[in-house]
Amino acid sequence: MKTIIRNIDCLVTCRGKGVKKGKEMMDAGVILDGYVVMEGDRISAVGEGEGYKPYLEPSDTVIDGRGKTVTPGLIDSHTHLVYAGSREFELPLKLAKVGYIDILKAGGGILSSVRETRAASIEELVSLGQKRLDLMLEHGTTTIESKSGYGLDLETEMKMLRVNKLLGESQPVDIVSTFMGAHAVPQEYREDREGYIRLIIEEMLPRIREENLAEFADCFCEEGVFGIDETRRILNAAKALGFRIKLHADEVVSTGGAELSGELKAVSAEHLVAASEEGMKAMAENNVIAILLPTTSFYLMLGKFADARRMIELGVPVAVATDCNPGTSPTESLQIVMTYACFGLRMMPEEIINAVTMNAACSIGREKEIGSIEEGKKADLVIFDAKNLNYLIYHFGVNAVDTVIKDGKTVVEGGRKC
Ligand code: IZC
Ligand code: ZN
Repeated sequence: MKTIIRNIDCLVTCRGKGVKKGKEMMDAGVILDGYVVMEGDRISAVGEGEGYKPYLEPSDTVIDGRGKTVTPGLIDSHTHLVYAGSREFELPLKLAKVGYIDILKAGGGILSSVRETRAASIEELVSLGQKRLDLMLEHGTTTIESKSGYGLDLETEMKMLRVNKLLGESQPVDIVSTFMGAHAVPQEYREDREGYIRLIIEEMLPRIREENLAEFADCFCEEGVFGIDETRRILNAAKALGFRIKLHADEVVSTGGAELSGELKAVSAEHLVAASEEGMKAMAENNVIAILLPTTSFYLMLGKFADARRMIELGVPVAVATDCNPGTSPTESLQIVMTYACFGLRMMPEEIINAVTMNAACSIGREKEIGSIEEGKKADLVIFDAKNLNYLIYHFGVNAVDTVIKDGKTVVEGGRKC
């Protein structure tokens, strides 16, 4: 028994050999009047017009794609999925122009989410994460990266990563885990930064590796959080243990995080609103993927977005993600982020769809399995109620998802999880 989607007005395959950069980002592999044939959890054929007919058998499920845009399942390559509490009480502070890092220094921001997450049970965190994942799935996201970092002690960091594992096993969205004990210095180490860095290097990283709780390690390299030398030490230690490396770099001010991501040959550097020209060049030279988070710029009222155009010009591969978190981007919708990528980052619709599929897959090491609609890849795809790719980005603030297929099974119908 196969599932065939036929007569698709706009089939956006995002096919390609791997990470896309420069002009390749404009190639979204669009097929007008396309079809996709799926068998089991795999895509078995992709093409145009009536080419599906030889595959068609009476027992097959046939879906009509007229008036629809079909894309690979969206991949959210930067999230802080697991947390307790929320930070809406910060809104008046933000409007009074109290800076994000100043709120953190006063014990708020990340540290307020740390207090709530430490106090929550594993069951509570699973239930909160489940709710967010349902929303993500209903908005077309089929795979996410999820960072720890609201524990800042071994026990809670491990609790968060176990929540990722439990959720990954119990619902359709696939989860790739990143350890981010270096998200902030916890309050109890305020007078002993070195003690906390040693705790990360000597205890947290080895234990998380031993228990195989995360593939990636990340560090918030930012003025007032972790400095360049501290980030280098933490991430080199992670690398030596076999973690692949990511950096939160140059989100608010440039401290040379983008340059460091090149030096460390990180898989990705993320945020990059303040990245320098030299930093972007170092990324291009070392094939570091830029994961840009335009709704965070908006939400922090930075008055500025990452220089995506320059990055693309220099040949930096660009991905785009939600940064879903309780402080600076409380949204599960990659669709909204895609509109911000257009008007904030000035990316073209073709570049944007590659940034949330193929390039996002590369940034989490899953490009052999997902990220494009191609024969042999996993049958993860989304049918949008949009007549073409431009329309999907143009009509914003609402959910355009009609159907989501994950591992060959229909998991969302009429925009609702089934
Ligand atoms: O909870 O504020 N930037 N980390 C670095 C965040 C944003 C998440 C938060
Ligand atoms: Zn983040």
